[in-house]
Parts: sequence; C-alpha cells; structure tokens
Amino acid sequence: MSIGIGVIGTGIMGSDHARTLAGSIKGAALAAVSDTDAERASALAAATRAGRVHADGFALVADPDVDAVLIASPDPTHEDLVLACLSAGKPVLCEKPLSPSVEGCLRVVAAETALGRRLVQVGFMRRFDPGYRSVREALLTGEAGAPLLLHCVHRNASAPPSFDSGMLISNSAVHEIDIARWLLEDEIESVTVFRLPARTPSGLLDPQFLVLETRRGRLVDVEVFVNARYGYDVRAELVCEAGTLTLAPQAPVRLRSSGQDSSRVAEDWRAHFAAAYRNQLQAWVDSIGTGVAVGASAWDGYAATATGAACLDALQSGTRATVRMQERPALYDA
Ligand code: ISE
Repeated sequence: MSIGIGVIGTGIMGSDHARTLAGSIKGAALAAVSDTDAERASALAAATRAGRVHADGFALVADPDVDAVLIASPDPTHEDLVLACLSAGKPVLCEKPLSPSVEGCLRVVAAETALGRRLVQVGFMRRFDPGYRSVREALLTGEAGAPLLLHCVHRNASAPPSFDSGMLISNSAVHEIDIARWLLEDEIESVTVFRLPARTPSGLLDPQFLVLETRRGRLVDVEVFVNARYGYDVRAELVCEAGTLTLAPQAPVRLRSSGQDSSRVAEDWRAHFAAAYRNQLQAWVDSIGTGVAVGASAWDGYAATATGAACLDALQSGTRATVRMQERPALYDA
C-alpha cells in the first residue's frame, strides 16, 4: 500500500518534488497538491496525475487521503503549516528554512516535543547527497584522523533581483551551516562574516566569506557567491589530523578536445543535487513506513536558523557574533 503525499506549493521546488514523487519514488502516491495560484496547481496536478487540487495548504493537510505532507510554499508560511501537520499527527517534510525566525522554529520544536515523537524533517537535502555521504563515511572510518578545518565554496550562477545581502546567508550558506554541523557532529558557537564593498547599484554584498567557530574548536570557512556567472558550484574539503577528505567533483565525464580539457558545470542546484533530492524523498517515504525519523530534524532546522541569525548580526556589525541556542530537548538526542 502506498503512502498518500500532499505537496503544498507548486513553484520551482514544489513542482520538482511532485514530479520526482510521481515518477521515481517507491511506496508513495501523489494524493494532492495545493497552491494559492490555482492555475499553476491544476497544471501540475494534470502533469503528475495528482489526486486532488486544494487552493489552501491547511485544507490539504486536513485531506483524509493525505497521509504525509511536503511543504514547499513561501518561507513565511512554513511554521503554521508544519504546526497544522503536527496537530493532525501527519509526518511532514518542510523545505528549508523550518521558519525564517528563530522564535518560529522554537514554536515548532516545542509543539513536536509536546507530542513526544518526531514527525518533522527539514529539507537539508545535502545530507542525502552521495558525495557528502561519502565524505562522512570516510571520516567515520577514522583513517584521516580527527577533523580540524572545513573549507566550503558555494556559488550560484546568478541570483534573482529580489535576493538581498542577508539571503546569501539565510538562503544559500545555511546549507553549509547544516552540513558542517552534520559532518563535524559539532555545534557552531560563534561566527564572523567578511564582505567586499558592493559592486553593483543594488548594494548587494556578494560575495561574502563566513568563518564559523565550533564548540569543539574546529574552524569552517564558507565562500558564498551568488552571482558567479559561470554556473552552480559547490565544493568542500575537510582537513583532518592525518589527511584530507574532498567532495568529488560532480561532473561524470571530462572532455579533452581541441587542446582543451573540460567538464560541464551544472546550471543550478536542482541539476547538481538531483540525486540528493531523490534520495531525500525516498528516505523520507521509507521513514514514514518504518516510523524511524531520518534527515535533519526540527532541532536542526532551529540550529540552522539560529546560526544564520548570528551570521546576519555579524554581517551588520562587522564583528564576531555568538550563536545563542537553547538546551536541546531529549527528543532530539541521536
Ligand atoms: C537555493 O535556495 C537553494 O536552496 C540551493 O540549494 C542553494 O544552493 C542556493 O544558493 C539557494 O539560492
């Protein structure tokens, strides 16, 4: 029997998830989609053979054919929709951020803690990327020794005009914040953000360079550059006491021709992380069947937003900022 999934939000990410669910995920059926843009939702429902179209995300959560919910609507709507899923006792995969506000994340954590079981997964899909998983597995063998430094590069070909300087952190570098916590099994304690003078009339501070210091004394640096022009590029190198672990380049083939040695660079994250998105969905669906939560928890969503908030303070003040986090409830112990 397959699990009925409802997808809230049929924009770029919601429609991508709906197509993957309908086409390549075992054990799931696309029961419903919803969007305030009824035409867009109906077009996606027709293309994916989704069972039903709702104009409102809360109606989708209440739909008896929907066993679990995927939220890909605008960021400020996430908190209330996740809370509705928790009230209905339905598992939910919420695109990052869990909430743009630290308080919003804490309200979700409090509601889930009161419920006493994990139903929320946050869409930090890099945890399901074969490359990052290999780095983590290699680290866990102990051969490279204890981790010391993590170098990260995160470049987008271009960012939409609505992208502001804070979004380099809250929208983009937040992935490195999550992956650093996951790889190092450590919490980020303080952050500093360096920037160059704005180069365009919009005043966008791009690129930025983040230095994150962890509780156990590791250092993480992140170059985030959202108008790098040439393509989407994500890199990471973990420097350990006895060796280094490098994320393998994504391109499956190199072309040598006409005196050039070249490989393709993905246009955006959907192409670059296609396997990660697919694996994330399959693992989520499987976890609903087994009842054992996987992936980033609501607590991880809170930690990412809280660390991002400290980075925004550091960006504004030009000085190092401390990450303020509450005590982790036992529900989120590994
Ligand atoms: C985008 O919103 C994402 O989540 C991508 O994964 C990230 O790489 C990109 O920089 C963001 O703009």
